[in-house]
Amino acid sequence: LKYNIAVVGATGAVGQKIVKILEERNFPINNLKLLSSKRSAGTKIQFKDTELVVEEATNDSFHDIDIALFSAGGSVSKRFAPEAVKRGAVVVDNTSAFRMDEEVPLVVPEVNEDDLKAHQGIIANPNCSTIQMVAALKPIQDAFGLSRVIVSTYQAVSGAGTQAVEELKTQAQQILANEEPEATILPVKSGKNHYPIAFNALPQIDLFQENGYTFEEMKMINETKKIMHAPDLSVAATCVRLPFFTSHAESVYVEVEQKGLTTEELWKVLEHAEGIILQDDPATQTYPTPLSASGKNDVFVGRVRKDLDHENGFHMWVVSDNLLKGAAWNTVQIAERLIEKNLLLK
Ligand code: 11C
Repeated sequence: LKYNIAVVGATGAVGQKIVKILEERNFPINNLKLLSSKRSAGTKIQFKDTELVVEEATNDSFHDIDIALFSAGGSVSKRFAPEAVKRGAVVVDNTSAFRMDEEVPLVVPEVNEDDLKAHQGIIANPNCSTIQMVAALKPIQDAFGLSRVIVSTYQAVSGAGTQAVEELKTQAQQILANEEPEATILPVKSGKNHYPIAFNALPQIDLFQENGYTFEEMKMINETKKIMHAPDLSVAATCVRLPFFTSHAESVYVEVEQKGLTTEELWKVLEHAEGIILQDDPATQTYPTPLSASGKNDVFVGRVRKDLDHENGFHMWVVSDNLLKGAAWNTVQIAERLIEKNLLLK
């Protein structure tokens, strides 16, 4: 069986990766429709040995589509996802538009693929920094129980879009030429103040909420509880942007329920977990970094160690490509599982 697939936002950073992964995975495609805003329509994108022309998305674009993969911003998803579902497509949405809706499953296949069964047309792909963290937390939760998570992130500029990547390049050149760096995008394009990211660290990702946390931090907190079916899990997050292009890194502190757990036991569980690659050997300075994780689909874990004061506390370092497992790969993986589990609408 082969399927009609639409990629909405095909010219964007994540959309392009989705098209590449569909090709690499030899996804069973009958017809691939690449959609975008009017502005990007007409762009040509290579898929296997054919050059496809990107079309402007309209309601009717979804007429014969089985699966629509959305990655064009929340407002586009809000406008077109319900129209796609009305026409019989299952939507996998990469934006935050529907993530916290009760009837919308929020899925990381290694963690909660069974939630797909309850979908009503739309499935949400979580935020990138949440995806890699829950992939590492789930095997720990299953094996030892989990009561608390405190995460600090070290996030790549590509999470803020291609303009932010360009701004980092320009600012780095300006600073090296002893010029004043121009900041117009980060930390938040629509915000009042902008600060240089080159040679800097910005403790703000997305807008501040009334409780003093940023929206990125609240996404990590709320999405983690939903994906892990753990409303009572204590989760705190501090999200920081750093000047590298790809892959987010996270320092994650966990408290497990099982008493007397050793680092070796934790290693063993992580070593055998789906989608996780353990890279952890202080003797050989082995640990993942944003550069080593970039371009790969897995979630890499290193620096696993027991807290020195809290008997049930452990620290670890979790790194993954924010555009792949954090976005495009998780999206295609969901589409693959929908087919495997026979969960399409037509
Ligand atoms: C960042 N995590 O790095 C964000 C980007 O909700 O899918 C992902 C936004 C999202 O800025």
